[in-house]
Amino acid sequence: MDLSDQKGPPMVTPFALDPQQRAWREELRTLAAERLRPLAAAGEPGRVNRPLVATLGELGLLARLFPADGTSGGPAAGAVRAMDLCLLRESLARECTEAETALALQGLGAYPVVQSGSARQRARWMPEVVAGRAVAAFALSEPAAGSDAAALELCAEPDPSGAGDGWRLTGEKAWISNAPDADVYTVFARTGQAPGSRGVTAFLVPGDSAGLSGRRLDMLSPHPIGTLTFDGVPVGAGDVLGVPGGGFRVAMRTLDLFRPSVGAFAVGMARAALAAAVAHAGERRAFGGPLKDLQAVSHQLAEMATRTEAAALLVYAAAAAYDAGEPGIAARSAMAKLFATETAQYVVDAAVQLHGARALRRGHLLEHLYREVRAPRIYEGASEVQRTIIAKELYR
Ligand code: COS
Repeated sequence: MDLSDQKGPPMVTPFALDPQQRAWREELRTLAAERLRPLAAAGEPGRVNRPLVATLGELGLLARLFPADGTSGGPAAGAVRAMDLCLLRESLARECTEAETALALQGLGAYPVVQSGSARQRARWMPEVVAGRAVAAFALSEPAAGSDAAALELCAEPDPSGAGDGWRLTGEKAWISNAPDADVYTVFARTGQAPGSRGVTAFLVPGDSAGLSGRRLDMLSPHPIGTLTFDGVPVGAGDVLGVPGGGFRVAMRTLDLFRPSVGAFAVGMARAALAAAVAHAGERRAFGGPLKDLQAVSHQLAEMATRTEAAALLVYAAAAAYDAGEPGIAARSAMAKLFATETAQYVVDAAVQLHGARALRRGHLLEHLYREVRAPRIYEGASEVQRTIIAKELYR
């Protein structure tokens, strides 16, 4: 259930989606169900699904994500609208989580190029990413630096063989979505001696770079995830995103945009689980009537619906605040991600419980969502990291 979809006069509260946005969500759901789900079903779990990514390009969904694709070299920073990103992710997630995640990873991997890349970098990569021909990835985490991102150790050493403005990257990245198959990586490495976040630089590294290799990780989460090994990978000044030493801010600003949208993904999954639970409780009979007539069941459904609605409102509010350039974005983004991902875990788990054993059968929607819903509470900052960000803001 989604209150903003109720029949009747359009809602005009500041927290309601407008009629165009609601209609767009429906269009996206139809596209996801009819065009994307069959492609997702034909893909191999844990592998980049290139036909799916290409179709996201052909359908114009990646272009909607990156309206200023940088081909003209014009101003692109800030061109991504958080609300569009959230509505895309929520709507695709309701029908096809694989398509949702493929779209989101193109966004996460390439947004630093739009945000901080040069005109040349944008012109080289963005048309390919937007067309779904080049697969992008965001490589921040390392075996010894997950939540504490500023502790990353991937080393960028000045390259004595280069023209004096290059580095060689040596070290490991871990749990990188779309690795090792991506065509281009946004890579965060340590340049110079500055400690912590200050010594981090963002680089754009093509997937076929000399010295770059990786392997797949077999994870609970169905989307592709892997490791990357950098064995003296050469990068030059033209590969830096932003400025040397400015990489941590590139990462944090990217996450400020994407965290509410992880919440939107979670809301989409929660809505799908809730719809399944409502349908099941209306049809399934036990103890002389439909399940919904048992107060324990109806109150459970009411709780799931209320929490899902609250999560959606927090996500939309964070996205609207981001698009309006309001202050306090880091905390708002963190709240939206925290609340929505925790809510989705609760809602999916409750939907499984209401269905009983049938939901645990391989291939059941809820079995799929139960696996999908766990990772978003960890990636792009675990729930504990989000609480840290929110608490910091309280004492600022
Ligand atoms: N926007 C812009 N700049 C930011 C920022 C933001 N949202 N957040 C932090 N910064 C800047 C700070 O202003 C600070 O700059 P100065 O050194 O110039 O003062 C610098 O970055 C360091 O900030 P801070 O001291 O807050 O960094 P911490 O090391 O304490 O780490 C957290 C902050 C925990 C928030 C960060 O490490 C984090 O987000 N961790 C989770 C990482 C993550 O999401 N990983 C998943 C990878 S993608 S799947």
